[in-house]
Amino acid sequence: MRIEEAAPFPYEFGIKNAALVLIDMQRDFIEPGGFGETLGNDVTLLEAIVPATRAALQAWREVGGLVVHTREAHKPDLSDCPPAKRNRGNPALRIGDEGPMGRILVAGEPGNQIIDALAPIEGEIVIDKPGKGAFYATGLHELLQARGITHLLFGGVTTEVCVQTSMREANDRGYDCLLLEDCTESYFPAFKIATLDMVRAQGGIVGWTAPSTALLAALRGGQ
Ligand code: C5J
Repeated sequence: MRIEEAAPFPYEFGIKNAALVLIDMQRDFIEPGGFGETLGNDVTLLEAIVPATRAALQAWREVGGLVVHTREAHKPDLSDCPPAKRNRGNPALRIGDEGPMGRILVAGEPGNQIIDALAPIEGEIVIDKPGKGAFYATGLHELLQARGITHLLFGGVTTEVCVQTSMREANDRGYDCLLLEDCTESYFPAFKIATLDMVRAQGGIVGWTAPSTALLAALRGGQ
């Protein structure tokens, strides 16, 4: 398949060698009343990408593509949360504290679940990641290698933190990465714009970007 509209130049992939990776579409970041909102963020920005992301996910499922979902999640005893991560800054709530949807960024808590609209289905990979990047301390690379995956198409939140970190990790491991422009968002719109620019600068130094409509066209046309 070929996404003609991708920047900085067309992106080619085979569906059997590609995975759609949705980063941290979890309730605490996206839903009103969650952790993200308690930090003073406008979560409506993030909610706005759900319809396009759902359409991309459904189209990807229809062609039988591999799907990977991640959650930023720590063990209940926080043994995988370095003090430097927990103690940074002066937030009202820290990782592991009781928040409006359960303990913040702790696996199994209500706020740590992927939002209903994008909930994983049987056969999809779900990765709990203690870091910002999806490859750190998760075994994701080995899972993808075992399936012959060479191309990763990314969506999720937030663009400049967990999405960009994961893309850079993937790029360094040899994957050809594309970021779906309208399936990713930041609480800071300028950071999203800057990240898209960074990814595709210098001949695609981190990878490609494209609107999800271009992916849908490629999938439906079987190009
Ligand atoms: C993610 C964060 N998922 N911003 N986390 O980007 O802390």
